[in-house]
Amino acid sequence: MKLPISIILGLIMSLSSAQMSAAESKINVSHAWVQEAPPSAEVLAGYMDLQNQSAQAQTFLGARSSDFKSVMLHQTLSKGGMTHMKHSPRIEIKSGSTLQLTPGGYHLMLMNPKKVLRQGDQVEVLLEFQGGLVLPVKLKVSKERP
Ligand SMILES: [Cu+2]
Repeated sequence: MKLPISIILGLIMSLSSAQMSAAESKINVSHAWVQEAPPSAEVLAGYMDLQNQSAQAQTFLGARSSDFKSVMLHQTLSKGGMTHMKHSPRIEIKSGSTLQLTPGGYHLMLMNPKKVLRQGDQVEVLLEFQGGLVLPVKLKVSKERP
């Protein structure tokens, strides 16, 4: 006997969504904030702590947001007194460890905000992980780490 394709697809989809919600609850996001910038700023930086509470390593691939034209994962590097930024296509977060996005290190580069963001505003960013997990996070616009 063959199972109809719709039932098979339904089983696959319910299985993958169950796995995703299990992983989702195991990445704890805290101190999520966007550094306030002058109204003319075309680029802002977003920071947060990502704690991997799952038993497996999780790979952070980047982010997107409807509040910005584009979002990239960057790393600030210092070399010979010069500071520059590098695109990071992926960062592995080992089981039990915390990845800090912080001024002078990894950050979300939030490009071309669609509106002026002031202290106290919130933006929503979708964090993307390997395996299809998408984690929505609210970042608070602030002058310093909340
Ligand atoms: Cu950057």
